[in-house]
Amino acid sequence: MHSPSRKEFVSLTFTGSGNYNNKQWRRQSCWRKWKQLSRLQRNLILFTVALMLVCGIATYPTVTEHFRGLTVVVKEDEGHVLKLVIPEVLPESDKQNQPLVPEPPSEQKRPPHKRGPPGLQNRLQKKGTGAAIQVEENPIQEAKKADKEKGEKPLVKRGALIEADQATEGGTAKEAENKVAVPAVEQGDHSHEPEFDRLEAVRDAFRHAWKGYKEFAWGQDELRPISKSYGEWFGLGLTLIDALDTMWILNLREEFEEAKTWVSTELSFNKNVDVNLFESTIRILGGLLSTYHLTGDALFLDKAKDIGTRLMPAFNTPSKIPYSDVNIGKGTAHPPRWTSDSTVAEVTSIQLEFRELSRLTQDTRYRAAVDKVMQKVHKLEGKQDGLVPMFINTNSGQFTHLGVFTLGARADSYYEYLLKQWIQGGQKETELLEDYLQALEGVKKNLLKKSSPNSLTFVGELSHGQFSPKMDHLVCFLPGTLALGAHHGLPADHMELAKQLMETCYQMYAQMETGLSPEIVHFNMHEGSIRDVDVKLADRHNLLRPETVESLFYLYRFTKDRKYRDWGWEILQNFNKYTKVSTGGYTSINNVRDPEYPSPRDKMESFFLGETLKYFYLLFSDDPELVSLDKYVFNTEAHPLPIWPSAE
Ligand code: DMJ
Repeated sequence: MHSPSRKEFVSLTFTGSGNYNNKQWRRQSCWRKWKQLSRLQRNLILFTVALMLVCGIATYPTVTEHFRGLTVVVKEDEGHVLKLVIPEVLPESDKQNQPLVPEPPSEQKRPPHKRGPPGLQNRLQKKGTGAAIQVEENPIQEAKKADKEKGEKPLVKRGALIEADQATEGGTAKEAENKVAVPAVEQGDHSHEPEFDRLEAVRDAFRHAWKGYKEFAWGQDELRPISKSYGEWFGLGLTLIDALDTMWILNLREEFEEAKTWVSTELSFNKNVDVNLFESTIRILGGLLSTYHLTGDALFLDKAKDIGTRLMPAFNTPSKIPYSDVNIGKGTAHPPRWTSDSTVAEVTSIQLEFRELSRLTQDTRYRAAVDKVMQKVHKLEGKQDGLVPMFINTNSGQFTHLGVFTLGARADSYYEYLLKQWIQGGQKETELLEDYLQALEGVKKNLLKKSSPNSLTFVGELSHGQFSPKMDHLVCFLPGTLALGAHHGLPADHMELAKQLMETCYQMYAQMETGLSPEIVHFNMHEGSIRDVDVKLADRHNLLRPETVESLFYLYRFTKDRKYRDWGWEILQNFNKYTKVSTGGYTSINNVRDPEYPSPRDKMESFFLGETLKYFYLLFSDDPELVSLDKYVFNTEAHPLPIWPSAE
């Protein structure tokens, strides 16, 4: 092998350049060439070099990481920001064995999934053998483009942790947003997100909501997170009670113990207040009963019995159809000031709770009162193919405002509780099942239609024979209820319909600029429509409602199709992006179509903790025994109550 000698090296360095060495010669030759260039040419070269320098500096970290084949993951651990570097070349399975990377904090979490199912997304498609990649547009994207051209806001997703100090109802949230805006969100496929991360993300969300409640609304009904205050409805610590079993299920024991102490030392129902029978039954009675079942702590049963008994005067009406309001201190009840009607959904969605109270206390009065309501409603005239009107009179016991049918507000949980009572009672009460099955036929015949252009199946409304393509977000309980029925032996086509409606409910989120559903949508049915969903100005709010997440939970439990989890994950991230308030809590918003300014409403509904976060957690949990659907039935506020042993 030849190795260069010192001599050879020296001769190379000094040969053939007269008085100049090589470097000097090259420098002089370059300089001569430079001088020969025109001024324009020189300027151009200088400009190009400067530009390259600037770009090089700006992209330095990205480029170097890329060429090293590394992915950088930021991990936040109890306030310390760590950097984990995972080689891209590792197989997927090995990557999962890397130290677990918990969720990055709040609004800066991973980018969301692509919106929409495959058929509704842009598809990158190689045409022929050429390298050119063409984007196939679909009608939804085209509609979004059209919006842009019409001057509507472009679909740039920008999230912001809402700063409570700036984002008052008066509307300075925009300033707040500018201050803390998070980067534009990329699209990406995160279908293999470890479930542990997602569960932790739900626990984080709960802790954040609880932090706000604890600091600014402890023991009160609802947090007002923007004004860092609270709102009272019944004056009974509604959020705290609604959230008890969620804390238990999420294994947040410290928070649970604090809340339990409040229940045992502060909570008193001996108060001169008017409460709504339905709301206090599903949230308070339901919450206490389920917490009793989960914990076995008699404190909660005692409290349940107390509130249940205080609500009973509501049934003292000429027809035995209960009044909407009860004064739990005075023991008096009354209808709303403007009518003697009650809402059908309200009087038929208190049965699971009162029936369970009777079973636990061996006092038959509670069950007798609510069973009587169901028996009366079962026999009433005024239904259409099993569909019920929205109002019922407390004097006559008859339906009023005949001819209007919806599965949304004022009727929704009537249908839910037909099925769930049948399940609760061990599938023996055939009248309930018959009414449920007949109502579903009524839905199929009168309310079920397809949208244009994407043929989404939706449930509209009927008013005196006139169909309206209006659908409340509340209707999104239906996919879950249908799936639950199919699980308990009802026809398999219920599950097929559940899947179709689930897709529709997801699209009500995915087609909005914030990725959050409005309260009400109107579906397009005309051929040639450019988008499926329209939203009226007054309907653009989102109250942190649970129904879609609830249904995703049921659909995932029964099908194990991961897309339902991924859709839920996407929704959770959007709640974090657009409704999370920096100082604690989440807020309902006014405008799901404006990611720049979703306009906080300054209210965190108790069902966000009672239902929405609980269903998120159960959706991401791999444990089918964590509130088994063969042992429990959830009331309409997400409080699990036991399915009765078959002997009873
Ligand atoms: C909850 O109180 C219950 O889910 C009820 O059945 C409907 N409204 C809210 C949630 O949207």
